[in-house]
Amino acid sequence: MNADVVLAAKDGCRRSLARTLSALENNTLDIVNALSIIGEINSDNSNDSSWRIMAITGAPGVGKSCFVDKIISQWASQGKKIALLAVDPSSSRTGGALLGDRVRLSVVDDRMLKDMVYVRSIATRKSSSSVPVVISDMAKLLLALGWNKVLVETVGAGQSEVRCAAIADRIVVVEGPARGDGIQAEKAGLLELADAVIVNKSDMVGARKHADEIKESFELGDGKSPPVLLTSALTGDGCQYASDVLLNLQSTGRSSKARWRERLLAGLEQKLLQNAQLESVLSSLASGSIDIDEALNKLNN
Ligand SMILES: Nc1nc2c(ncn2[C@@H]2O[C@H](COP(=O)(O)OP(=O)(O)O)[C@@H](O)[C@H]2O)c(=O)[nH]1
Ligand SMILES: [Mg+2]
Repeated sequence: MNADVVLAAKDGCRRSLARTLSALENNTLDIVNALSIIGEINSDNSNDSSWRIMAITGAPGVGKSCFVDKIISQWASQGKKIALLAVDPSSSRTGGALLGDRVRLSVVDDRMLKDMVYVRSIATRKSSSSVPVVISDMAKLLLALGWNKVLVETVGAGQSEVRCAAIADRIVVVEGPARGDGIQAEKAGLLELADAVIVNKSDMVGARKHADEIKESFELGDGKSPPVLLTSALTGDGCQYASDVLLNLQSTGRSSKARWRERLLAGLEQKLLQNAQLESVLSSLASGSIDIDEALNKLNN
């Protein structure tokens, strides 16, 4: 990767920014090198009171993209430069999520605000290294280039998506109206990481009930509930208030422990994937010449 491209990205060239992010994604550029070209120190201030990376996660169709569009408009019109990384776990078509999300992000088409907003989608299938690490590196790069906040939209469906969300300083879980199944174990796991919960589609029946259920389940846990807010990304109801709350959102102690746990696991996974012995160990495992304990021992050396 040519340093000129990174420097052009620093000067505001969107094309160069896209190329730099792709280089991180394809492992042809290392984040440490990228940051040294930019001349920024990669300081991890995720424990500061103000956040820099926020994950917006939740089931498909709950309205994450529509809600993100609303809050980005608010923040951009307050003078904040916002980058959105939209993680698409399934799309094999080129730019599948990109198109879908672009169409819905009215803020990108807003002539006043478009310079304040950058949107990039990440098709996780394409990535050669651990996805959470790629997202984390991209977010660090964007911050070093002067973007004030990075939002990461992920589908909060499985373990790997939870791990993507965990790279953020704050995690916001978006829910829809109640579907009558209460709070399932899987959902409880995701809610454990939440610094705030948005119950979207408040224009539909069951939203308030679901918000109450969620608050109750937090209170049953350790007596404390993070903000649980009702919004309608369709009518705009509650969105201004939610964007103010999220901009100043603090982390809950419970969520930060859960987040570090996921980050440790992502880090271990990355180490494993980068281990030079991995291919030969996998072959030995497949042929039955070693067992899993021996494999782990070999990989530890
Ligand atoms: N009634 C209603 N529909 C909404 C609301 N927010 C989003 N939608 C609709 O829900 C669908 C999914 O929205 P999208 O933002 O793509 O969801 P995502 O998959 O979570 O990103 C779209 O058809 C939206 O128009 C809302 O607040 N109320
Ligand atoms: Mg979406």
